[in-house]
Amino acid sequence: METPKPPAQLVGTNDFVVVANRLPVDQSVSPEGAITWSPSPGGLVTALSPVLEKHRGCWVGWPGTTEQAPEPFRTDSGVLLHPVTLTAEDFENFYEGFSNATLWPLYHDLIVPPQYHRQWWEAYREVNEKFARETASVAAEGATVWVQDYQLQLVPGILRQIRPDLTIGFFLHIPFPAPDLFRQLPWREEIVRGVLGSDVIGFHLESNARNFIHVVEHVSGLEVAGQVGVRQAGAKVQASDGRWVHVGAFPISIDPTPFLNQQVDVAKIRAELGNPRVLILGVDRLDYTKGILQRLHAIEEMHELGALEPDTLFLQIATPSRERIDHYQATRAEVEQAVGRINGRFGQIGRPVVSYHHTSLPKWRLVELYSAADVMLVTPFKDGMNLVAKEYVACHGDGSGALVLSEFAGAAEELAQAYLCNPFDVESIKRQLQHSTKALAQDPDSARARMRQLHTQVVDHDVNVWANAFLHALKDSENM
Ligand code: GDG
Repeated sequence: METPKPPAQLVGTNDFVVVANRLPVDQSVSPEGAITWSPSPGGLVTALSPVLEKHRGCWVGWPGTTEQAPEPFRTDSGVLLHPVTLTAEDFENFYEGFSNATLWPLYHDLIVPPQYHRQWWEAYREVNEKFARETASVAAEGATVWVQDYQLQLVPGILRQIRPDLTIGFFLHIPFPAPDLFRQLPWREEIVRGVLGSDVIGFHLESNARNFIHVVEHVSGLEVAGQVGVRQAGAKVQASDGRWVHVGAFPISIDPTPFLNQQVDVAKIRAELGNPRVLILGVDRLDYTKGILQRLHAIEEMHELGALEPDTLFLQIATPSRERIDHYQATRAEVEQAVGRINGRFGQIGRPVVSYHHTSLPKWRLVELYSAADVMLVTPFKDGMNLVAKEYVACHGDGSGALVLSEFAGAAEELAQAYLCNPFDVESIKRQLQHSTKALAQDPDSARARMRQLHTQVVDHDVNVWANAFLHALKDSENM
């Protein structure tokens, strides 16, 4: 069947288009008030740069301000950055509201109750339409479009209607919940239909993909076939217009290059931190999904029991995130209260046991801290993947260090050699902290062997493996 041609005014010139909530740009304001925009590096940009550059592709996204958006501009490597303008109201209702106070908690297994508001849903629909229209205006005839994440689940469906000539991929960076949880969503049918506008849908884990397939089969009553597999779109779903949509698991990863073989002066970094005998590190966006409070409880109880070396330092970097949303404010308050209490109880003057920083650090500084830490503590209640765990492992090619990792992080599937814990069970966090520190002190060979296996896994399955596997599946779908 011939694909109908799109109206001429809707056709752009870009053969490869990435659509994501955020455009990879940073704004800087000079002392005179002049605004300049520069590309900001990040995991997704790094992963997609080779394809974007090869095709002189385009990235459609929101520049991160509701004030003056930049004009579309090309980066030095030829990628066109195309801003989508959001008003302050869009930001409140679409981003803070439906995306982060409805979908985010629902998809992370109701760690806090999701809020369902019709007005937020309307804004979500309208902003998704805006993204779809902007994408349609930049995509060349027959182009490949890759839509990213939970904020844009309606974009594939809208785009398919206005541009049936496009090949459309969709990747969800957060978990897809169990069908009984997803069924709560008053707009579940619309979301499923939106995502099914794609040719290929990717999730991090097979379990996420199976949850989605179950919803499609039993809630939407559509036909499904094939088997879910990793790094291939082996399952398929027949959308209501008769198209087969392919579904698979594509675990995301990092670009390990900036973390490998860095000549970090670990002794100097540790000296700056007061030369703790054991250094435990946490690095997270300050989000209730990340289990920061639970890990503080574990540390506190271990101090109570005298189960930690007296000069153990727990260093927590908590990057500011979604600061206007109630549950984020409450989480911050709880975390900061716990830090104060623990230091009050167990710290000495000039020598805290918890060093907590509500700040964002440059990447090189994270590399220093990852390299210097004996134990990395990653305890989310639920996480699509968790790249921090992979970054830490990438810094420890020499086999040093240990990773304590929640079994509810997507990363736990690939990083099974980590000290896996259940963050809902403080005893489990304590036990694995103890195992890891004990192994480092008493059985360094086995600790090193575990870390080396983790390191090999991350380096062999980097973000290029992820992007290439997805894009191959998308290419294959064109020939089916
Ligand atoms: C979502 C999903 C999934 C953190 N603090 C600083 C900083 N970071 C960087 C880390 C890492 C990234 O942010 C965080 O990635 P995570 O994967 O750990 O978590 P989310 O932000 O929740 O990401 C998650 C991911 O999407 C990808 O699909 O893995 O499950 O929730 O790269 O290094 N970077 C800098 N300064 C900081 O202070 N420069």
